[in-house]
Amino acid sequence: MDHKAWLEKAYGVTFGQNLYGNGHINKTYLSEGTPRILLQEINTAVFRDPKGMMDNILAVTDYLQKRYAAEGKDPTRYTLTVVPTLSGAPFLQVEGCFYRAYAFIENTVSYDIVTPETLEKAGYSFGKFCKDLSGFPAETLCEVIPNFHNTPARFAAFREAVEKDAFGRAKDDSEEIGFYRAHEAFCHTVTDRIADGRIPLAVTHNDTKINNILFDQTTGEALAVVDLDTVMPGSRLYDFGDALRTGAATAAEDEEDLSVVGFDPEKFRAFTRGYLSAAGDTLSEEEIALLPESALLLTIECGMRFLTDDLNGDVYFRIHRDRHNLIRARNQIKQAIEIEKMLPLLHKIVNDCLKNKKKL
Ligand code: ADP
Ligand code: GN1
Ligand code: MG
Repeated sequence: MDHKAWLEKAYGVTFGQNLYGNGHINKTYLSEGTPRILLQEINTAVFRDPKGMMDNILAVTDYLQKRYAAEGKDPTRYTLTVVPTLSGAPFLQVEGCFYRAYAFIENTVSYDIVTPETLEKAGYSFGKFCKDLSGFPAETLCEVIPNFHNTPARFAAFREAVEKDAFGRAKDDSEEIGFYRAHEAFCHTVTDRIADGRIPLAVTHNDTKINNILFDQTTGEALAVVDLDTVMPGSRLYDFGDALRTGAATAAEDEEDLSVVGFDPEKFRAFTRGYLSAAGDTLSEEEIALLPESALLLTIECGMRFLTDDLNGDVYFRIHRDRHNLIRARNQIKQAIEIEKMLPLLHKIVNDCLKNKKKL
């Protein structure tokens, strides 16, 4: 942490040196003593308008806190609370670096790999998050990262990286490059439908990795959806698909042993059941029909982003091993191939979940 002394004075706490959590973009530190706060250094190469991002987060968390308080819940356990500096600022800029802090929600846990039982709660939680924000005025939010889930734009960036081949890596990546080239048309699945009005925009989370849900360590209840940096208008299919990308995975996103990398349809069923019970009535028929494809789309999109970053010399996602982004891309390709093979089964599972929901 470069500005430790500065930050400790500004927030009136002491911070450890170790990074907290497994994020690829921002850096997170936990304070010592009580109450604890979580300090995050924002990666401003990724979040180019950190003030706009904080305005979004302050508005959304204020909206959710009022809602949860009205429901008789402790609002500080069900969503994030921004902790201002001692002088009342919601964030801090020190020598071009940008920091903000949240109240640490105690006695909670997040998971990278989950059981179907936990996944059903996660599905409910992400579905409810989107539903809880359905009355929020979307037009007041800034587009934090333009074209974040615009998969054809991601494909264009990938193609450019292949053409430039700035690090001479394309020769090692040729099989992976071929896989994504073969899926160019599929990249249009959601964007084309948004463009012609068949799929609506909603206030969505846009980074629904399963470790972005905090569960109560004692009761197992899914409490808060965290990591709200990318909350902005998007398609609900992005949230659904990205949650399954990690939630129904049979191995970590960077597992190198591809024989254990796959997609668990029973986990897909559990998440879908939970998601539809919270948000099913907000989804259109067109959206429901594309739920299985969204898991494939987001797995393709994320893997393509990893491969692009490998070709560009690892400038976006933090890496911990040599060619880590290529390892991640290979993993995501294996998972995408597995999902593609089981699409008919996944459609049957969505139909089963809908039928069972109607019976309730
Ligand atoms: P990143 O963008 O790097 O993924 P997150 O905001 O998701 O950062 O935080 C990293 C991890 O810290 C999360 O996965 C979660 O386990 C934990 N976490 C985040 N916010 C809180 C909080 N307010 N209270 C307790 N734990 C939190
Ligand atoms: C990044 O920061 P983190 O780890 O929650 C990325 C997501 C990717 C994810 C892949 C702002 O999320 O879009 O799906 O890595 N976030 C951003 O693990 O690009
Ligand atoms: Mg996170």
